[in-house]
Amino acid sequence: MKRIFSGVKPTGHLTLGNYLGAVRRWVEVDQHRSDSLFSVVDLHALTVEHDPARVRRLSRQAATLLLAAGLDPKLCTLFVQSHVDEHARLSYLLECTATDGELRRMIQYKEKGARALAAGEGVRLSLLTYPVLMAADILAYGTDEVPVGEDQTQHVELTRDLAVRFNQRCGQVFTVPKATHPEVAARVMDLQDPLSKMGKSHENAAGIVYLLDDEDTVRRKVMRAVTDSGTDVAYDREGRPGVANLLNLLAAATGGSPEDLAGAYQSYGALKRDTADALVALLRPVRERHAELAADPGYVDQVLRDGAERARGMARPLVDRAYRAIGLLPAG
Ligand code: AQP
Repeated sequence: MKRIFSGVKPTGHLTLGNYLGAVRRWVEVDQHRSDSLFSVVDLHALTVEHDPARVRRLSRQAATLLLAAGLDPKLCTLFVQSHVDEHARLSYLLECTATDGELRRMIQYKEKGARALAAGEGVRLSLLTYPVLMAADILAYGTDEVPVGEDQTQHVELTRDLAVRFNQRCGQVFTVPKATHPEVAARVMDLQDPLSKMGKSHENAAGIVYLLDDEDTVRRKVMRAVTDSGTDVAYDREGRPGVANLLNLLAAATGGSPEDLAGAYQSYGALKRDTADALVALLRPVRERHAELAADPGYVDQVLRDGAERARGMARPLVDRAYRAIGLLPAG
């Protein structure tokens, strides 16, 4: 059976981008066809300025939302990354495998580093090294596939490079994983800035649909989405990114292809109204289930405890093997 690993970091409230790019497939496909692990990767939230109480709150909220979206602890393993020491243990070995140059080439390091400097903040060393921790998250479980949005492609490529390099130098330890993406909405764009991806840590909430937004808020955000000065509806990702984003969202929510849907509309207003309706219907059950689960934090805690125990049991033998392969003397 295939092994699948993926995660979400608690840097903000989960968005429609997280849902369509990753979580919905975890729920509808991945947990049914594989031995899958899904993690709230909280250590990754410490790579930029953070408020400790907020990270704790968002970690619990993310886990609750993943369950509300339909992850089933009987089918998959759901856990918090920092509850399983093997991730940090393996990360160091992979730091000894990666080079400074390849980490400095990471797009997210360049973009987030520039943002931190512009805000007058220091760039944390962990912002440079976290793709290695992400590689450890994936490799610790002998992962075959990593279902992610398109923005994570470069990090999964790095993970593959590190696995191959480690195996060549130290002997076969790691499975070389591959990234998989959804067919539609692999990159959901910001509704106010359709050239940027919808990211949960971005500042302007007007362009971001959060999974917990109420229905009026979702409608307002979609109706105010930036389009362009044209009037006819056509699917052109480069020339008309705002309209293409709406068509992708409508296609992801209702099925069908964005190109075909474009032909069904004569005005941006009608496209926005139908997209808003479809998103409201898509998100309603998740929001309602979240409210029920949030009222029972004991259940969520128990799921996370069980998940961490299972994850530890899977990761430890493989990480121990990597320690021996790289030349470290086994204890006792
Ligand atoms: N806009 C998006 N479209 C499609 N997929 C997306 N994902 C994120 N945004 C989009 C996918 O969701 C999974 C979890 O994402 P994450 O928590 O690693 O990153 P984020 O939501 O993008 O959060 P941040 O803090 O705003 O991150 P940065 O600034 O790093 O982008 C992943 O599979 C991701 O691909």
